[in-house]
Amino acid sequence: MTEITIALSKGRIFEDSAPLLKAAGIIALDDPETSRKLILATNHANVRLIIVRASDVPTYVQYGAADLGIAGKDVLLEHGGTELYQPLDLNIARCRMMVAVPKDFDYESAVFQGARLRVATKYLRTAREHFADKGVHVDLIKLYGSMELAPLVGLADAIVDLVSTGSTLKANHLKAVEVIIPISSRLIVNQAALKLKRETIQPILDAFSNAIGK
Ligand code: PRT
Ligand code: MG
Repeated sequence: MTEITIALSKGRIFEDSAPLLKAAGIIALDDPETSRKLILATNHANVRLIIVRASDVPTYVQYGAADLGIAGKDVLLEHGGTELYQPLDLNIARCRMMVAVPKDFDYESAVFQGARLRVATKYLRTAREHFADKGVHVDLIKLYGSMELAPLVGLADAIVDLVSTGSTLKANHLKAVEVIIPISSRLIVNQAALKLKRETIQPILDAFSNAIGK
């Protein structure tokens, strides 16, 4: 029997993926939120899920340690992901990549006047491209999380981060001033696995696309 490994992260991606996996007949036998297991068996003896950090999903799939994966567009943009086949936008874990600043900061004027901005973000590649396209000079400061704190303590003038409800920005006296790109999660597939295991992988892809109505 062909073994299939699917990489995904716990939290919102696992929660939103579970109904799609179920549509493909795949049900995890453990809950990653309560179990400490990193390899989860499923109701199919030949299908397993591996639980990795969201930003590590493309790496596992790229090297073939997982055949399939589910990752946010934000993560894929940072990874580069040219060797990854991305057949489906699953339309889950949706949010927007945005520029945000303290609520009393006049971003438009700063940009208009050609000010050099210090921008804190986890998404260096996406941010660099965005500001280069706009012709705005920025000093990018790499952070690994809690970007919303940076402008509050004088580390940065602005941040580039994901926003869904906007309540994190609001709670930290920040406002979104620009959408960089809408984000959702994609199915990614290892190219060699798709060729070698097509008979097993294709029905999973078909079930996912039926489930999302594409
Ligand atoms: O948490 P960890 O450091 O392990 O990694 P991660 O943050 O990349 O993973 P996780 O599981 O938090 O997010 C996985 C994926 O979910 C991301 O790669 C996005 O594609 C997607 N997603 C969708 C989001 C959000 N919505 C989101 N709101 N990821 C993060 N957020 C954060 C955001 O960074 C901000 O701090 O939630 C906060 C804002 O939320 P609101 O609702 O207050 O606007
Ligand atoms: Mg997170």
